Amino acid sequence: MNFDVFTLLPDVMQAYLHASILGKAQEAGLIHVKLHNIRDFTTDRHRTTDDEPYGGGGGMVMKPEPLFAAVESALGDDMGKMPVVLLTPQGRLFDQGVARELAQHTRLALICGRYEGVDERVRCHLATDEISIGDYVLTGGELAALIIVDAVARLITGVLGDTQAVKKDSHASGLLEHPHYTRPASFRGWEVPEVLLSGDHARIAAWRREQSLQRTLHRRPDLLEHAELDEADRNILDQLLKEERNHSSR
Ligand code: JA8
Repeated sequence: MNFDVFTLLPDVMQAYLHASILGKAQEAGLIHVKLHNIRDFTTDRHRTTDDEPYGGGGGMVMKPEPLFAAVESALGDDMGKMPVVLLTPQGRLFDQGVARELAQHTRLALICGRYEGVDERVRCHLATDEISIGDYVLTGGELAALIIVDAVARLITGVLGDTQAVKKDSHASGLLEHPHYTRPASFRGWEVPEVLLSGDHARIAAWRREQSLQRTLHRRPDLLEHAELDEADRNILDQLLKEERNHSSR
């Protein structure tokens, strides 16, 4: 998977992309992230990337010329054959489903805006897709782009090493994860649940599934609508809901 990221702050993104799992994935050639400094594609003496909005009102808008020049020069013949994603609060909401969709491509361009936004011509004639990472406003698209690179990269075979990790992940099955424990078995008087020390793998799997369902029911009931649930899961959920009703009526 190849990422082309267009930004005014390539240095800010560099450290994260070379740390830990993403760094190893790049060394292994499983992913490649190329950072393009938008300012390198300005043609004026002051290397101007922004300007005042037509119609007034204050704030600054990113100029179209450097962005078009940067993206066209980097993508070349691949223009029109790959997604060019503009990060913006006005885009469709990013989730695990969008990450899976983007991971199907072999090359992905991400445009990071700054200031009040980018010239509308970038949106209409350069970007093929607009994505937001959540309903809050950042000072720039860089963090959003890092989140997308991170979430997409870990879906690429080999990046996590252990393929099981992806399948069992929170949101992969549509449920929140069960609690995790490691040594020591007793920490400040807080004990690891006995079942996890039992060595009974069937009991452990059943406990974890129930914990996942319980957590999802309490914290993110909205996720249950699209989760992959079998008959046993539905019975557990019915039971949990019954217990809930009993507790609240007492
Ligand atoms: C922002 Br400025 C700017 C650019 C991209 C994004 S994505 C998001 N949630 N906020 C702000």
